[in-house]
Amino acid sequence: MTDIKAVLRAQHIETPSWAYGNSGTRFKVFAQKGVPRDPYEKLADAAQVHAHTGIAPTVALHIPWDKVDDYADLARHAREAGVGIGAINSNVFQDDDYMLGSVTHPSAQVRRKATDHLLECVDIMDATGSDTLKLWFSDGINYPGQDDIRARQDRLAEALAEVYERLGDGQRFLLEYKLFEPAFYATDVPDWGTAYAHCVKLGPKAQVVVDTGHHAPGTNIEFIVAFLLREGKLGGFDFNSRFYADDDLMVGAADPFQLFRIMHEVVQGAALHDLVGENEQSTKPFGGSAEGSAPRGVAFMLDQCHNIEPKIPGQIRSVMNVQEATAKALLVDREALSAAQADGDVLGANAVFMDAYNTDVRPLLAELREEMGLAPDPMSAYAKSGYFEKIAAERVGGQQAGWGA
Ligand code: PSV
Ligand code: MN
Ligand code: MN
Repeated sequence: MTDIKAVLRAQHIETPSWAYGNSGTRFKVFAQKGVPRDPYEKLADAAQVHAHTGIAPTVALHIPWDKVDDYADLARHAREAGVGIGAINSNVFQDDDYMLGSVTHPSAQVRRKATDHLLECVDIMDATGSDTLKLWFSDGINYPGQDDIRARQDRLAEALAEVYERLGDGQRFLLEYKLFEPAFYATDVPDWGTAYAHCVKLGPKAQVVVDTGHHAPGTNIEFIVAFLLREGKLGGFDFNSRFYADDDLMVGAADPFQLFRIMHEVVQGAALHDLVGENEQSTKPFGGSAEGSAPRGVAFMLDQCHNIEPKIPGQIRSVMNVQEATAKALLVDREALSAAQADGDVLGANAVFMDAYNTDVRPLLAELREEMGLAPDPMSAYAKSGYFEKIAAERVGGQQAGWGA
């Protein structure tokens, strides 16, 4: 019998530095009060999310949005604030040179520049102790005939191989796919199959990351999760929710049932039980900046923008939404489910599944937080903490997240 609380206590959800900055759409970026002016302040805000939820101990960086002179110093600051540096996200999409692509660009010179940036991100991993590089390419073409689809795959494979070779012991990269946008006809890494094929060819340090906003409407994301986990190729999630395209809304806001179904596959794949040593192959929680940690486990990351809602509570709510979906997934009576499945009892199996989803897990989570020495309701605890009033008074001229400008 699974110790549900032990698993929940060990859960680790990573928040993105860019969620703390001002963001918006291409129509307007709304400036909010108290928004961080530099990466140091973003980490301080992320530490608040961890302080109130107890399960958000690492922060993903995006380079160059979080460019600093001394990354080791930034990691030290994070540690002092109570968090660690998580995945390093590369950015080869915000430079004029990348109009026709980055690592798949027809020009060898532009490809060199893009690959050099990815290698620089591995240097930053070395300096911060991060064990994960996240690669997302906006590369693709807008018109049939614009470039050779197959040649672009060759160029992509070449760049990925060079970055793979540069990875040190205990480091890995996660390849992110996205159906479309900004390319509208043929994106170079449009789906999990493409990402998976490149990663399989490269080896164990290359895995796929599933951004829940990057699929065609109606895609069965939990199937992808189950498949990748079975193959040992699910490296992590970029959680967010979407109503239409890549909306980057708070995870669990649009479709909490989908989030539950995804977390059910995570539980089935023992990807959470790893955290408490139930799976002998892997007993340590996924990394952050812990020294000497090997790349393993699924990274549960948020990739969201809070365009109209306040940032820190937006992140707290999102962490809680993942936690609630996880608790429900852990409540599925797996024995009863297996028995009903083996009997071909369609309605019985579905009832077991839905029973867990329909359980109100909020009292259980409130109890868990109290046991962890936290307030039972992180949202009201943050509101009462006075932190927002403090940053609103202190910070003038908050930074833009870099995204959605
Ligand atoms: C692209 O849409 C993406 O999901 C990638 O993860 C980027 O790095 C991120 O958004 C920026 O928010
Ligand atoms: Mn993403
Ligand atoms: Mn996205």
